[in-house]
Amino acid sequence: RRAEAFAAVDLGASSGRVMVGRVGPDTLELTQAHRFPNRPVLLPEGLRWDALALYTGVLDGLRAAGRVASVGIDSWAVDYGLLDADGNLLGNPVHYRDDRTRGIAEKVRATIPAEELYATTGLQHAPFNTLYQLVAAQGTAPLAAARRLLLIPDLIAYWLTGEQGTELTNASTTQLIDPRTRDWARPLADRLGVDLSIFPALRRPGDPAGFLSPAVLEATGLTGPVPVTTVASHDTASAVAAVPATNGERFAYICTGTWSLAGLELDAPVLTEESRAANFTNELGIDGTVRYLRNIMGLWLLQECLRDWGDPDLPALLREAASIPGPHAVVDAAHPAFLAPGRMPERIAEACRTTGQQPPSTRAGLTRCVLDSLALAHRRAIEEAQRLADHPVDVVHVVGGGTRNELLCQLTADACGLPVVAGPAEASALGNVLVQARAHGFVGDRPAARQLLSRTQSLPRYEPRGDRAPWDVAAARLAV
Ligand code: LFR
Repeated sequence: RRAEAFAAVDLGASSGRVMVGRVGPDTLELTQAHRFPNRPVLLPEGLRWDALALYTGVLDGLRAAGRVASVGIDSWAVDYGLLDADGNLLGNPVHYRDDRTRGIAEKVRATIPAEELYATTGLQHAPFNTLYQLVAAQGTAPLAAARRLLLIPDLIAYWLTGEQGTELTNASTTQLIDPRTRDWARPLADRLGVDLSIFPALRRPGDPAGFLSPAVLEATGLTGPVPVTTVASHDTASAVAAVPATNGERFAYICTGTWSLAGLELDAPVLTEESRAANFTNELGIDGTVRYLRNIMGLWLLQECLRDWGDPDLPALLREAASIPGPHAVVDAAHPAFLAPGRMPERIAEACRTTGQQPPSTRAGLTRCVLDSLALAHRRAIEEAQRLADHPVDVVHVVGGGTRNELLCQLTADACGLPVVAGPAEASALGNVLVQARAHGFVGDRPAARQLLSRTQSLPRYEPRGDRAPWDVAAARLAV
């Protein structure tokens, strides 16, 4: 069969894009139709997403994309919009970095002990999990008026098609899904007073999700019918679907961007106490897989430093950072203390001091500190995941925007003592496209899709340099 085009709407924490992927037996090409900023808004009531600006960007993108066989939507996880009885959006979706969930996990644990919560949902403790957001919202006017809750990609799909659903991979980040049954954890929700009936029915990657409505066709200048296909709507699930592993390869992955999500693709969740204590999450992937991983703060740390410094020239800063011998000062890059925005250079310096280290005195030094800290957090997550899941690996696939940062890739290889295969950078969009292409018969099963990726994408390889002793020393400084 000849190549066909699919549109991937991929919404990230700082920008959204509409990409067009052309897929054929030996073809996988991605082009950008439109990219637009995603600027969270700090209102008096808190940090909010500008859902209407996002939707406008999606419509502009679909217009620019032109004729496609189908559209798929993925975004960051856990956040949602509420709809009233008429299907209208109730207010601005709350940003997961908003502080309304402060102290909520403790409240939830008074009803359901942490051990039981983990054994039932397999989710890491993160203050922003949808469950905590919903408990925080109990008794508020929008939740009381809400008849429907739609996760962000499902909200966009609803606006495009008029149809509602809850996509499973993203639903698995709510902390309301049991990863063993891949269905709602109903008794748990009941005990916490969370009404699961506001979620529309679950749908799975590959399921049809309706057609662009007449109003959307008109607004975008497209000719119908244009189907919307359910993809792995959690961006990280789409990115993992696009890890270009070759057949039989034993691999770990790191999805890099605003976050670093580091871990393994497994056939079954790991729900042990040890795994809970190590704060690994069991999110769901395509084809019955489990994404066993840890959230690491990622390039957010650097983005926030750059914002604080008034956006200096990044390539120059990275060149200078690369010339500094390291690792010297490091911080715990998985620490939730770095979640909120603001004053990042100061907060990193504080974290150095608390662990008895001299904070770097220059911007390049601090940049190097962030990248060394990320490399160390990558190594720690990958080592612990292998041990906890009894699943050894020989190679680390780094995908996502962070693959453009050569220093980060090299330092990750050095710290892990494993080869790093870097790319694709647009992994979420490619995973989105591949799941659509598969649903429409243009690509085979998961191994076939990965073979296609490894044949068609440029994938630089980084071999580990030097010995790992300095990394052990750096790690020991954080162990206090
Ligand atoms: C990455 C990501 C992570 C999720 C975080 C918050 O974009 O989706 O997987 O933990 O954003 O939603």
